[in-house]
Amino acid sequence: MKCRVCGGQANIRLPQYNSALCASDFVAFFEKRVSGTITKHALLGEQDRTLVAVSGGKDSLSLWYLLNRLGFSADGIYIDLGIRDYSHVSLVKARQMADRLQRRLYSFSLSGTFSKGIEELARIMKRPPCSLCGTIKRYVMNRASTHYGYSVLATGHNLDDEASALLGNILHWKEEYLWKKGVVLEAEHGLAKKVKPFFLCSEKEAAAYALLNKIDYVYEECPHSLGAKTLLYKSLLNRVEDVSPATKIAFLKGYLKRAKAEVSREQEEKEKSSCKVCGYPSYSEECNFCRLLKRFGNGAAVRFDIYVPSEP
Ligand code: Q46
Ligand code: ZN
Repeated sequence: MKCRVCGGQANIRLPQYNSALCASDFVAFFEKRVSGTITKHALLGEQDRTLVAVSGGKDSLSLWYLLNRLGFSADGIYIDLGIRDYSHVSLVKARQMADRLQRRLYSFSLSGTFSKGIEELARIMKRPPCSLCGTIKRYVMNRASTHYGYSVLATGHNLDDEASALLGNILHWKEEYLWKKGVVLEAEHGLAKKVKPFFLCSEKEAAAYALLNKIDYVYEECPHSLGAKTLLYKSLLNRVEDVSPATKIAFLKGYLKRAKAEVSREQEEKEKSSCKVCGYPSYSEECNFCRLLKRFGNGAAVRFDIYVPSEP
């Protein structure tokens, strides 16, 4: 197998592009692809200050690393969910990357704020951990972005994440979520713009990029992701992809084309009320996060630790 660019020995097969590349040409290809998504969808501009949502996994650490390589000076935010060793190791990996990039890492601790980790909180609230986790992460990341003056929040969602979520929304006809999966969500109601530069990059490509750049990430997944329907949809889509390469990317590109008109229409119709405590958008008088804080926060305020790497 020969590299399509240099003709040397290829190390990475890319059947979705009917191609194979050597390690260094793959890195260049991947970076060009992400940079192309950023330009095409106007995700980031020179004047933007970017905050990357960092979980300690391959996607978010690769994204943080790559954005800085492309010249976007991006900092990171990590949310410590209080899940035993998993959260601890993830924070260590995130800090290692902060050191390597010489960028700031903000972190928010659930246990430090609510005296409970996500599992105990979810049990008391009788909510699935992932649903509660989503509420908390969305809120905290927005809050950090606006509080510290970042105009864009970038997440490492990749092609496989997006295609499986889309398939799930279609299979269950979740119309309220169906058109909200775009590559960019513009800033509104004082919330930061949200972007997904890896939207058209597969999980395998992100893993290869991490490996080739010696990015040390946490290998285990969050224990709550195991058994999730998303994993089932991912494996179904992979089986289709094996037989018919490029199906996933065509699925998402087709979605993006159709989603544009729908998203703008939906934004117009969206309810616009604010939480009376924090002022964030909310469908009720008080947002879910402020209610959590009132019930479990024991008077605590939302507080971030800021890790500033020392000079190497
Ligand atoms: S939602 Fe659920 Fe993830 Fe939160 S509890 Fe873990 S698996 S981390 S993306
Ligand atoms: Zn609130």
